[in-house]
Amino acid sequence: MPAHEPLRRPGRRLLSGLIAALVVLAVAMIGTGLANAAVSDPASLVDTLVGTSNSGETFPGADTPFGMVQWSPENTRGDQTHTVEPGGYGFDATRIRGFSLTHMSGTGCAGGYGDIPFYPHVGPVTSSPSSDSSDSVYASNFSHANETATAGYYRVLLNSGVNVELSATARTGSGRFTYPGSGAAAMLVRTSNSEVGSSAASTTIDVANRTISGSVTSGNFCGYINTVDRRSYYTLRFVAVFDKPFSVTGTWRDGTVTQGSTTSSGGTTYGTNGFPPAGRGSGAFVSFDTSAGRTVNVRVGISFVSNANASANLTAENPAGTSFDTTRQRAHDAWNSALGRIAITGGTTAQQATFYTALYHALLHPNIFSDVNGQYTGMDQAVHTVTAGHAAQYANFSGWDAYRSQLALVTLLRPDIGSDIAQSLFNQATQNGGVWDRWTHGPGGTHVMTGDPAHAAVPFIYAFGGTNFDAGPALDSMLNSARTVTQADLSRDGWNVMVVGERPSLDKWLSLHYIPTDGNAWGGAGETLEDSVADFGISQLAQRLGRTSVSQEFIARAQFWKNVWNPNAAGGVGYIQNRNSNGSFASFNPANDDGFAEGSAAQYLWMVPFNPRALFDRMGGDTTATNRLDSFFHNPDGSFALTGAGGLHAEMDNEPSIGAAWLYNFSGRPFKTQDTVRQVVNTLWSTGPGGIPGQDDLGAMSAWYVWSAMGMHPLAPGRAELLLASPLFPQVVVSRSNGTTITVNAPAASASARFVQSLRVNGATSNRAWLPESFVGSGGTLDYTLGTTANTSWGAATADAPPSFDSGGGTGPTNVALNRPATGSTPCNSNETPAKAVNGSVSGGNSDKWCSLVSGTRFLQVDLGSTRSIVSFTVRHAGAGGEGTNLNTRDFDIQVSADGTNFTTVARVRGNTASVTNHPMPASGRFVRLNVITPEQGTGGAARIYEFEVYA
Ligand SMILES: [Ca+2]
Ligand SMILES: [Ca+2]
Repeated sequence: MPAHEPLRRPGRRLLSGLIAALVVLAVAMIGTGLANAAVSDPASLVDTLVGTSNSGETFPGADTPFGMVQWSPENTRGDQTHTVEPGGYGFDATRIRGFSLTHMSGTGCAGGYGDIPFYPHVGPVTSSPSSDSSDSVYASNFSHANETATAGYYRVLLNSGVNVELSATARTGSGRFTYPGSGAAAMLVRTSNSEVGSSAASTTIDVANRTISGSVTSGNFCGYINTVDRRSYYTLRFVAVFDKPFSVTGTWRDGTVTQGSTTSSGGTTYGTNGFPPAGRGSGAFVSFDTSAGRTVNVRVGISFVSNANASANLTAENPAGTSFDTTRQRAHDAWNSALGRIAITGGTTAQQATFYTALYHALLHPNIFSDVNGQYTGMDQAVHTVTAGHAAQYANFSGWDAYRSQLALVTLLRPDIGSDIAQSLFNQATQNGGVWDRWTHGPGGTHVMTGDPAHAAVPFIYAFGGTNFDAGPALDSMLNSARTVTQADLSRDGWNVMVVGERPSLDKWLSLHYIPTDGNAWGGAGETLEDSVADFGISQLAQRLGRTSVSQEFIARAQFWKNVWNPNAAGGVGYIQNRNSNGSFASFNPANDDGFAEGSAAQYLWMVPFNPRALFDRMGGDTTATNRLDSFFHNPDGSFALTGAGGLHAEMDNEPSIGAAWLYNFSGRPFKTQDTVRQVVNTLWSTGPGGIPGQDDLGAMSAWYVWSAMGMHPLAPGRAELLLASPLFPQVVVSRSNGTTITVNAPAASASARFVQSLRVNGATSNRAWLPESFVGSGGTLDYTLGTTANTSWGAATADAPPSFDSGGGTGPTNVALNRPATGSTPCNSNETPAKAVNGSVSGGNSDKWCSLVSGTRFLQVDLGSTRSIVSFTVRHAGAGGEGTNLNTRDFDIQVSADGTNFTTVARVRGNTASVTNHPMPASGRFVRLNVITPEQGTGGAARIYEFEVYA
């Protein structure tokens, strides 16, 4: 990154350069005295083929840290309309139909990006490449023996005889194509052939300037699943400048080839099922005049704004005269700078390669999305400019994955980039009507997966020191979307994978305090856990910004997960369980995924990262929780069950399970976390194409590995405490870009020495399997003594457990109006008194309400007994008690008072039609009053309030 980032303040670059020089010097000094020196060239250890089989879905091509360009192969199994794998590359599919400029690493669905495939063809182009739907003509086999794949450089010798070399800067690619000794040296630019197709494409050949330029309009991420995402939302522009003149030009559209043509246009469309139909699309081709040699170099700039910006990016980062080898070296250097922020010493070469390849994958996304001039296309599809103080706008936020630990890792290493990512997320929301979309692809919101991950991610970045963004306004925006029910929240469009609301069924969250079975989320119980995490994040950011009442409101909401805990589930074992709107629990099998996304109830059980204490207490205490973790991670015979062992066991290859391995630290058995984490590190992660156990999810899984290999993991989104296990390497030195350093010494570390015997933190003995936030903030040194047998007493004391974050009383907000003295306007009759509105019931028939027929404003008042810090109000109207919804209160105010005389209005509702209304409103008072102004949907009629609830 450092080589090509714009707008960096010179002083900071100088400082970081100085630090890097000192690190190198220190390493050199250590190297003279010890057998083991820190890895000096981590980029050379990166194998970008890791994860290209076994469903890792990574891509092996060339790029730079967080780069806009990822120039990488598009493999084929004989079907041009479907990418072989979402990363464009399957290790077993040894045939290539192009090298495209953009990719996403480890994503699911049917891929995305894969824009502008270049294909070097030997021979004349006489038939349409778009008609070659089985990739039998314009594609070539290759052998892995003829392939080189490392950080910033990719090479393959195609069986056609063309040697292909690719490298990249942040916003440009460099290609070197060496054609065989005979046959036409042609280049196809398959402009329309993005991985999931395109709605528009255009290509222009400029013979005089040896340039091919154009654009493709695409999107369609997961669009085959649901029409909600079967649409375009980005246009990528490119300008490719070659170093050899063109001897032949031509273009094609669909089945028609036009020799000599220099322009074409036409997308593939997304067909009738979200995939591009066979035979559609457009592009251009040239053949090179190879009289001066058979090697052709190309430099290509891209932009998501304009062709002028693509040219400007090329001029700035990869100007005429820049040799391929220069670009390759700069990419290598950029990776060494990024990877070198974690310097490891010792371990085996395979462990080092696994570690740095994981770190590489964790630093690919999100991607720089702004051009060198600062312009970028926003979620409103308008052109914006990066604001002062920020280096870049970022895109491609795989929220459900990235929030768990990847963005914390990025921010640990580069607080400046973390800040830019947080600002980018806020910018996206602002440009998206205030909606923080959970999975953004370029300038498009795809809503894929569950929860509200940005609300966890932004506070997480802040906690790790990424504070240089508009945090206050961002919090206000988050509060708005977390409190205000939108039409999208009430919609089921896109269900289940890409439901359109930022907070699906937020109305239920605010009234029921959980997301029910019949809500709009992909899994009510899972969404309840996700929303709890999101609200916890908000509470932490609010606290750090001094917004105490907001923090209290949201720490209380974060405990709503307790409402889906069913102590009677599975015969009294107790689980987080899908719950119906009426309060009953749905049918249940802990091994299946009813109510959860991509995981079973047994796997999601542990997903309360900020409050394991309360979860364990519900289970019956630490011993029970430990036993349940043991049976989760083990087969009945005691062997580990880490993946593929069924729904009752962990799936350490997917996000819902991965945090659970750290939870023994909360139950007084940190040695079991050390054992389990190390087992995953040793057995599920390795070198080679199968080295990543599941989809890498834009680096989220690799980030878990990096943290775990360092023997640490963030406690929960929104916090910067670190949970501790045992480090894999004898030494790990983290050099944060803000100048602080974390040093981890574990001289006895080895694959088998997985147990902590003792620990010193900054020289002082510590019996805690966790570190306070100040350690990340100030840096420091850990000195571990490791061994091959467990020290079961280290970290075992209850007083030494990591913190859990509950709301004040530990039970979440409660209805403090329940059964309190109530007064009000004259009742309709003696059975419908004010007391009926605070009796905690709506199911007692038509008389379970306060009713009043007096003219003018009717009031209902409750004395809470003492001044309370109120979080929210809930009013249950006629419909909630079984009467017609036409009798629901239309217009009403809610007021609070300290003395029962002077009231302040805190909620003003007009035009309500709902049977249950919730009013999250921090307020303080002893007396609360409901003023009914228009009691029914029609004129006249009686006030009918079945319940008036006040949560504090
Ligand atoms: Ca996953
Ligand atoms: Ca009642």
